[in-house]
Amino acid sequence: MRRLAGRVGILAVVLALSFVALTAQADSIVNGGFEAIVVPEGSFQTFNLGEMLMGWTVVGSPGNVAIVSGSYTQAGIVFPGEEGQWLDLTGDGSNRQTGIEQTVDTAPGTVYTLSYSVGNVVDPNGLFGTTSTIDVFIDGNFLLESTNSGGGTTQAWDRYSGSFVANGSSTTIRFLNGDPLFDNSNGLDDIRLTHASSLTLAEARFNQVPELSPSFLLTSGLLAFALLNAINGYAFRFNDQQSASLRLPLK
Ligand SMILES: [Ca+2]
Ligand SMILES: [Ca+2]
Repeated sequence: MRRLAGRVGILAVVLALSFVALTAQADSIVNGGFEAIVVPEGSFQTFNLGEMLMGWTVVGSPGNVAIVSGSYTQAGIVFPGEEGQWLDLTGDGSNRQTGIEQTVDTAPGTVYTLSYSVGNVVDPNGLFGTTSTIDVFIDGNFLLESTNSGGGTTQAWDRYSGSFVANGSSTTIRFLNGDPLFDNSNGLDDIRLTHASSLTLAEARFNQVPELSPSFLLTSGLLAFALLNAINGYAFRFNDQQSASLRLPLK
């Protein structure tokens, strides 16, 4: 019974350490839903190359992007956000490879999942095109391209995600418009950055514990050191596996 109690105690410590490690780098995106700058109801506000929009900087080709009210309509087309306001990467008739970027704090060697929603309307005979494509870059390296071809005369949203391993203590995330010049709408909303597969990682770390020698570790005073090494060792192998799954959108 005493041995059983000891094992339960060790498992509890491991779970606690895993929980701390997995929640320390929760969503660190600022203004991921484009609600921080409130634009007039039913209207929009443009931001030119180099300008800031609360957490984001306009980058890419010379042009602009626009924060759009969730009640905006034009030419019989309705443009709700995924939630509230949204960002139109085509701006106000800009339609270039312009976009936004943000630099966030990251832990080197850690796997992150970036997720976001792309909004599209289908307007084959009008201004707004039939598809919406967003290209995503991490520290200047292409991560994934996501195309939403859903919706109709009301903007429809679809969710996409990609994973990457952070190289340094900060990482720059960039979204660029990938629509053609004649397409005047490309929605972006609800950008989030979290650890990848946190539940699977926690379970994997839990399963590592029986391979340790609890009695030796307890008496030698090396318990915390050994547990952290075990956790970190597994994390590196996990990262190596995850790096092979880059560029995989959810849908
Ligand atoms: Ca929003
Ligand atoms: Ca479009």
